[in-house]
Amino acid sequence: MASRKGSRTRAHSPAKPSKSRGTRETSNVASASRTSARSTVSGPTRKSAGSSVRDAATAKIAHVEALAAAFPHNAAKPSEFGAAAREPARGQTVEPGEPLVGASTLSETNASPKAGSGNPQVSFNPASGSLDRVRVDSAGRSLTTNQGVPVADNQNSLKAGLRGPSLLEDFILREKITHFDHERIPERVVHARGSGAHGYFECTAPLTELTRASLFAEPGKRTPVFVRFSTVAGERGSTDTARDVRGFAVKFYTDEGNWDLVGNNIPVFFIQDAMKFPDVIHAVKPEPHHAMPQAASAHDTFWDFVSLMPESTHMLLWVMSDRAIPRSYRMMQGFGVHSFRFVNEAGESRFVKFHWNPRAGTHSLAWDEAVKISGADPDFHRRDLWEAIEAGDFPEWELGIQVFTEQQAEQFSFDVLDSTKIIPEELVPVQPVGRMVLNRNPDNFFAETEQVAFCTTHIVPGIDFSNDPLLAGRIHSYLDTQISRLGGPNFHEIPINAPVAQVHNNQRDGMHRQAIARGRVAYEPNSLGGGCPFQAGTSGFMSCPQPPEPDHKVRGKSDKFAEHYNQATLFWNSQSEVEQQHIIRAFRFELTKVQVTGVRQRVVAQLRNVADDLAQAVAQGLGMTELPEPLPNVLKRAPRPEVARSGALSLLARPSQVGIRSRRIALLVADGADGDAAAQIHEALVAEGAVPRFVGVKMGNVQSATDQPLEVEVSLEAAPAVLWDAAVFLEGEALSACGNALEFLKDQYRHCKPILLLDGADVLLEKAGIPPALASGDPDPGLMRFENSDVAGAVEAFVAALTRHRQFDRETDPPLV
Ligand code: HDE
Repeated sequence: MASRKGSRTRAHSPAKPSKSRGTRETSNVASASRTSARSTVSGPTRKSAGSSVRDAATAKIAHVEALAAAFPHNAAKPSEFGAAAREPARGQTVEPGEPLVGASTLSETNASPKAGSGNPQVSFNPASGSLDRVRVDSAGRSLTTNQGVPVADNQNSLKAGLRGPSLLEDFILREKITHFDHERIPERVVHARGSGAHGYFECTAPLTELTRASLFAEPGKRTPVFVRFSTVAGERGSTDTARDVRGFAVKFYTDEGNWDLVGNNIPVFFIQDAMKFPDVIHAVKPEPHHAMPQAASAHDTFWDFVSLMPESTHMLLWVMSDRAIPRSYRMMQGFGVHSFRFVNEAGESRFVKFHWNPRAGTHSLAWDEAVKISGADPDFHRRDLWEAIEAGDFPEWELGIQVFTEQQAEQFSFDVLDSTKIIPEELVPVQPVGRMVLNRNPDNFFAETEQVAFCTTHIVPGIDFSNDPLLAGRIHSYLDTQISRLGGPNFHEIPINAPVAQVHNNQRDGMHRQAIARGRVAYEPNSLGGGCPFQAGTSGFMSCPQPPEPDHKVRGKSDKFAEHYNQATLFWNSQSEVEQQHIIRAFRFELTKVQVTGVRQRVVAQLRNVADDLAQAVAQGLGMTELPEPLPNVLKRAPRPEVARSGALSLLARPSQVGIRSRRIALLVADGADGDAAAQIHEALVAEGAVPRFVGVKMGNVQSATDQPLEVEVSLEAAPAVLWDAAVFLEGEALSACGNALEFLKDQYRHCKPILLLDGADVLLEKAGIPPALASGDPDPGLMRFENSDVAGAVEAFVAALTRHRQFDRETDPPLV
């Protein structure tokens, strides 16, 4: 009978290379008759002891017999039932006397450059390892077909005569074109457009009290990660700067398997139950009759749906805020959204919510800017991430957790299983537990970023799901979608998806199988494989027990899910005045694009339940003379919210901790610019870690007033204002004759960016119609004028303004210029 921890005849040593076997000898165990050893069926029932035959076949049979004999019955069976099932036994296992016992074939010792050394790496899966094993470099190599045949001519297809027809026999052309024809795989149904990077997560606070997850075991422990950021609605080739939620998916390659935290940059979602996911996605995607608009929620079907789904109100406030047009992936928060569970060694569990906070601060674009970037550089976020990592400016986030108990959760006015709700930080503070650094770009976009497969089901011991009904649907969806997207159930073997932890199980076959499993055992329990791979027992993943709900098999939600507006109001009240204005304008823009007036009315009616000033302002923007009645509320009396205002919900709550590092600054030059001042400013900004570049009307040298060579790095037409965080104008006269330069200045001004004007550049302000002061009459701190002789003072003021990101006091509606 097995002990609780399983029965083990001998300790089973972990992966180690097998010893070279050379000529095999039998050990002193019973062996079958020689002729049976030569057959693949049947044999004598009584084994003859001490056979004189000593060869590999009889030895193998004898060892297999010994293994089978070590398992007189399935010792682990009793632990499947009743109370014993709560602590599953470790699988029964016996170390085979010889590596040969697990071999598929006795001929495996015949080595070849293809088949291998003849010495199997016993209890080892070489697919789990670094990507080095699959990185390919062709330096010094000639071109071959996929079969490794050298290609003599990669310019011409095979023809019957120089002017003759091409021949079907041209296997080289056919292989090349056929592969090309199949280069595309289905794009993700949502989150198709994305960008990824490698990096690491470093635990800074040990969490062993809370979770047995190995990545949180000790401070300083590093776990490799691959992260993919994405938009949701747009197709793979759509623009980066659409108004949308951003995906923030992190794959942790932990030493106990992969954990995917597949989150967003917004902590709530539109719907409460997975049943509605296809509906919300169908509503936001291009309308099915004419396939428009691309990557935009500003159309009838989206607003029709969400205004019939009051639970979406909170999320709508977030997506109409500047959160939905981030300046950079590096400057946005990430959230796990659902409540998950931490489970410790003792099996105790608590709820947990995950937060990523960027060191570069939370910053966004202006809407008008985002629209223009879509034309100027649809790869804006992808380029930004790539360039920052290439420059060694590694993006970094702090991981924070909110941990709370079941009892605490019961006291909240909202349900922690409802993904349309946050847990305000005032109720449960966010404690930092680690940091994530992205320090390596992928080698190949397709192989890594496109083929990476995130699944909410990828979870490790110490972390568990909650009963959030949205999460439950995701548990099904991600695995399912990868099967069709990546062509079968073996997508886990694609190098970017393979864990660094060893993979050993009895799953076999399927499309594109890579692993070549040694031996004949593909089932468990077994005795013929020494019981391997055996079940891990309590050291493996254990689902956290949860008490059943009183009613079984019911379609519905708990009463607390019926409250739809409190947190939308909390979000609205927690925004700065500028952020509120942006939300109003976003609603105005989106609803202006809606054609059906009834839908517009309904959204305004919905907003009346959030805040009347919001509804009023949106209605005004739409030319509605009368406010509609508020949408009826499901609840007669809503519970009193615990928190009325939460500072943490404003983007302004998280300024940059890295100064102006990696910020892109345009230094506008033309003939007559002061070369000394230009060089000094350039140097000072580089010293701050920023990325200044000389921008001119066209490429080539400009004639500086001080005779220094000044070379334009990029022209105004190739890099308009929206692609820069700030601008320095080093010349005025020549630039003011160029419409592109004036437009550049206007956009910098309109998007509230810092503008530094040096000697002679003042003239541009007048030409562009830019007011020298704020509407209040106060000086505009983001509009700086300095003498060429005071470069140090100019840089100091400019850096301070850029660290603040934008000069929002300047903003008016409509814009002045
Ligand atoms: Fe996803 N989601 N989702 N989602 N999701 C996918 O999986 C789905 C939801 C999120 O960079 C798909 O591999 C359902 C919430 C991200 O590869 C698909 C439901 C959150 C990514 C899918 C949700 C997300 C996806 C499409 C409701 C924030 C991109 C391709 C029940 C917490 C991952 C794929 C990447 C991708 C289904 C709701 C985040 C179809 C059914 C809530 C970041 O499986």
